[in-house]
Amino acid sequence: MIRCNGKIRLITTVMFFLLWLLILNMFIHLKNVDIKGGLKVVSDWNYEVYSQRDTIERLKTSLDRNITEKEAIVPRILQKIKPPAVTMKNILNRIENNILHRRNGAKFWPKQMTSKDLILRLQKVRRNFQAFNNYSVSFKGKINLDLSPHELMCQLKFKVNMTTIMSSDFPASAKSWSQYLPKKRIEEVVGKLGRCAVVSSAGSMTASGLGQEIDSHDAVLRFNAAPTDGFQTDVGSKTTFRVLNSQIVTLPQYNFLDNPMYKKGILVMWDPAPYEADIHQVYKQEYQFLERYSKYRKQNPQQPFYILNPKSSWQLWNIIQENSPELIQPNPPSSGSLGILLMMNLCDEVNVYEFLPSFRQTDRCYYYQRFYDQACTFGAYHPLIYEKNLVRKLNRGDENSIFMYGKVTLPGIRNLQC
Ligand code: NCC
Repeated sequence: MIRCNGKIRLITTVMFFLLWLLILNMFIHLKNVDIKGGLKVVSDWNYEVYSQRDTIERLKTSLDRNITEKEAIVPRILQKIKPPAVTMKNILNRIENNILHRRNGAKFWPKQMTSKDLILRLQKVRRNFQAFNNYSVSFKGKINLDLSPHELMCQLKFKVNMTTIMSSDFPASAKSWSQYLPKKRIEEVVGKLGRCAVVSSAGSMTASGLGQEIDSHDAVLRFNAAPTDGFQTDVGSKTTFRVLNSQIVTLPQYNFLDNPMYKKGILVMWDPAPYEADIHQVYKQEYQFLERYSKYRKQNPQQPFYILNPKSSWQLWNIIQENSPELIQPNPPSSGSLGILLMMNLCDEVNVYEFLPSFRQTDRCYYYQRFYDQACTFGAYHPLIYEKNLVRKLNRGDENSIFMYGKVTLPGIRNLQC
């Protein structure tokens, strides 16, 4: 009888413990569901178009190839949809996803993630981009090179020329806008930097408490519209560099000319160009961003504002492709990789936060928006998983730092001996 009571007590305790775990998991997940309404999502087919100038061409091509409009890449329209209902089924789905995520290696970014690890939608998007080949990529190198981290660093140092365009690169006929390009190279402006931080915009920065650590670096780089105000505890408040894609500069919703956030730090903008393009051809046509660029420079002549040479991003893309086990999206690398490599050129050591996700990994895109899409972490337009594989390979920090802080430590390449 006494033994039987003991068993019952044990079973009851285990059941209480399991129930407690269930409630805790529900609580964690409910925090990620925007139950107030107005959740913004990017629907399957309308994300990630940097400039609208070739939209019509793309649509035409997609229709020619008999691809439905849903699969074609058309301008991004943020749609308002109803938030997910908080039903028991949804809650259980989320718990199951969470457990699966953790079991399937969300703990650490795997050594090599491939397209097979992506959800079907993202696998399909990758294939569509390969079919479109919007930038006429004609890669002739080998893939799946098994380079050591040191060899890889040497390739990044010598094969990627992280340069920005200067007024001296252009003829007098381009003076209307090229006169506004900076006269001094970025290295001359910042000098030699010691420890630098790169802060990804990922939703997993939320509740990280990394703000102080990030601010302790000599320089901090952020991306696009990622704010610090109101998020200092998690992302810090220092901004030395901001890497921007051309959407930020051109699309009215970012209010680029007037938003004070863009008046801080050194700005580095990039815009995708065809794979083989010569910069003179690219900038011969007056794109909207050049107009906006000139206007901004007139208003803020003291603020350093650079335009990345589009050749640099394709040179980096080549290295990513060569070191990947399969064909990657023929689109430029994300602002994330461009920013990381820029810092590796300027700093002795670069700590990158939540580019490789920590245990806080979530489908929430950004720490500053309630917006859910796995594409933000795993890539759709950008070959993001392959970019992350590369960074994973170069990491000099320990695995626990990835798990706890999404932190990787990369050496600078300025003084690298090859
Ligand atoms: O999303 P984005 O980047 O602004 O994020 C900056 C960099 O942080 C890393 N990141 C972000 C979110 C996440 N969950 N995981 C991550 O690892 C990425 O390295 C990313 O580059 C871009 O690269 O410029 C991008 O820009 C946005 C968007 O244009 C801007 O935010 C302005 O709205 C793109 N999103 C869309 O076009 C919908 C994004 O694909 C890439």
